[in-house]
Amino acid sequence: MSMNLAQYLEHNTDAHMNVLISAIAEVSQAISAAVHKGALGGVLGSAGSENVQGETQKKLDIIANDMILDALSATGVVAGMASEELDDCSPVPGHSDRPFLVLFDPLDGSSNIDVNVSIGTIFSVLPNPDVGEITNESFLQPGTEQLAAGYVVYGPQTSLVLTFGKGVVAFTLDREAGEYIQTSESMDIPEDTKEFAINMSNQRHWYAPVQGYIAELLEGKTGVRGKDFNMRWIASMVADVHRVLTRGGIFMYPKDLRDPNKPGKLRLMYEANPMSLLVEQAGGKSFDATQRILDIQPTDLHQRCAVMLGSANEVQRVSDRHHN
Ligand code: AHM
Ligand code: MG
Repeated sequence: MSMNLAQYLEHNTDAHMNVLISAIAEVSQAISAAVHKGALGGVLGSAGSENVQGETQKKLDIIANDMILDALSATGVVAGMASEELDDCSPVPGHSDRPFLVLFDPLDGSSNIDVNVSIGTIFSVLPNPDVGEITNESFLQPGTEQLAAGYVVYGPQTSLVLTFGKGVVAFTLDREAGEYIQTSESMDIPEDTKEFAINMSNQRHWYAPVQGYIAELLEGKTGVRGKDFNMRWIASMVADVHRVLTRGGIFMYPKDLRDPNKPGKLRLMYEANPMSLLVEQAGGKSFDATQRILDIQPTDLHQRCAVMLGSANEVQRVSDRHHN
């Protein structure tokens, strides 16, 4: 018989982590319910405000952000939180000694909310360095320090995918029972793939290594790679990475020529790092064009980085092009 999440956590985590992940799972069920109500819940559309990146926030972004902040503050194990939707971190007042710091993107892929396409919540759990007050600096730890990472994808099914640094497991929400049931004991990314994900509309802006790599994929069977590649781009990192974790593939959001000072679009701390830990734990690779993403020493809560992750042999190939 399949385990539910509570049984899995009981066997695989300590008491503090159990409390934290249970709270994330519970709040994700409430977000899932709001997402699935869509227009009927009056939660679609823009809230008319902008986040720290200057992007328009959707009502659901803000609702999900507030729900997660409230849920995590109440766990008793979180000292501070940071989110894509908050300029600065949010310490839990009077509790700077609690064990965890949590970073999250409450609703990634927000351009897809109104058009009924998969979106998701991404989270990264870091140890509290426990040096007094929680500030933005407390969060600036490389991805290798993550104690846990995961995401929830709100799609045709709501799935929770988790790692504690010992492989990747997946759960599917049973709506009737109101609980997550384990549906994968080990997500493994095949080394080879015939599927790539990149926003092709940016092609003219890419640097030479990415131009060269994608060109060889597009040559197909008669080209240097000797096989046809297929392309997928959902424009929700959660959904694109979920596909990669499920059946392989390479996902790329490279730095490009539009702004030489902007090292990519995706955010390191709550998008690239948690996804990179999951991908590596599933046997894949993750690079930012110069180094392993998990080794990047962060300098800013909202810093961006280039992302190339997924099937090991493809990520290696595109990474080699950056080094040769
Ligand atoms: P968001 O956090 O504001 O939703 O932006 C991140 C998203 C990713 O989910 C996705 O991979 C990418 O932006 C899509 O970008 P594009 O609009 O270029 O397709
Ligand atoms: Mg987002």
